[in-house]
Amino acid sequence: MTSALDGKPVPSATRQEFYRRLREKNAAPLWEVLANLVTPQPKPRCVPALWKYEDMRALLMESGGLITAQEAERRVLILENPGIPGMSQITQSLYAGLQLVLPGESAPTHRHTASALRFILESDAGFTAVDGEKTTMRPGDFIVTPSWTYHDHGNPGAGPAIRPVIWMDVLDLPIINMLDASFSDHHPQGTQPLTRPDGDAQARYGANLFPVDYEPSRNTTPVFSYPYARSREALDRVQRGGPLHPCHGFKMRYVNPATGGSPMPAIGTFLQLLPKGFAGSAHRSTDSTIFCVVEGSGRTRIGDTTFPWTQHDIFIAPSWMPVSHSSDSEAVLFSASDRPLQQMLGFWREEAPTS
Ligand code: GTQ
Repeated sequence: MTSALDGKPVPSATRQEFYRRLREKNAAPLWEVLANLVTPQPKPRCVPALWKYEDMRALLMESGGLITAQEAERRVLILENPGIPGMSQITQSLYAGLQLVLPGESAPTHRHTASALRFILESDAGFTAVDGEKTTMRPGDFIVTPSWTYHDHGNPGAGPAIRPVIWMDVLDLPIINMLDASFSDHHPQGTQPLTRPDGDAQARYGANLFPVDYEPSRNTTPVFSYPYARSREALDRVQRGGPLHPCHGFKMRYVNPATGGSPMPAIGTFLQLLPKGFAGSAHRSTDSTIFCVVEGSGRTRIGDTTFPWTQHDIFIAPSWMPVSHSSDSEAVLFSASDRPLQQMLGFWREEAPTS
């Protein structure tokens, strides 16, 4: 006897005829779909995949000749998971893309329900302005655009010294759209006015001090920028103090300084250092994770596939697949996932499988 959890019950002509009548009434038999609906463990449709930065950068620069940042509104190449093509998703819950702003260009001010993060890959003088404040982008910086805050991006000046600005975007769009809760609009003035001096949020909220009467008003970080210089130095010091985690190397999570929770409610972000020659053991968790190589080179085994990576490559580890990292040189990985959302709902799981 097959039970509904192991497989489908045997179809018979009478049953098929009954199912047809159910369809007419917008109903369906649970026992035909139960095994796929209530899976014994995660069955992600998204697959492990790697985007080589070298290839993606060439395509991104090509797009720079085809459309302006102004016309495109956002000149972005979406990183689409090959397991769910056409969905504009890198995982079941997250969107990711690579955005290009050429010297002298700006991307107009808009806002949307989705929260966004920018992880900066290349920038001399690029900036993003969030909520009336300009933040300079430097390679390795992690920058937050909270839900429903006006934002625009720019690359000032021209001339041979100014390089393109390129970053990885991660947004929780698939979650917003699953919930049918998407709103967006443009700033009435085209470009938002700057109402606060550069570095204001960093000084008020990012220096282990808060204004004396500050009450956290949103479930999102009041700091817009997490500069790489500071997080890199922290990783160095953490490495010196140890201990080395057998799976993660030295792994830290970014925090909202007002709560100790994640900077954005649905997206968790992490930075980890793998010492030279690290050979990590396997780990898995239920949050499908986007990794971006900040420094160094190495390999990551995800399920049965091994992906060699170098600087700025992006790869994805689907839910519950064993992941093990190895490094050739000292390496730093940035990563992002829906972990805080799963933790808030109470079902996030992790394990280090033994074998
Ligand atoms: O920079 O605001 O990759 O609105 C996709 C949608 C970036 C952005 C994306 C967006 C943005």
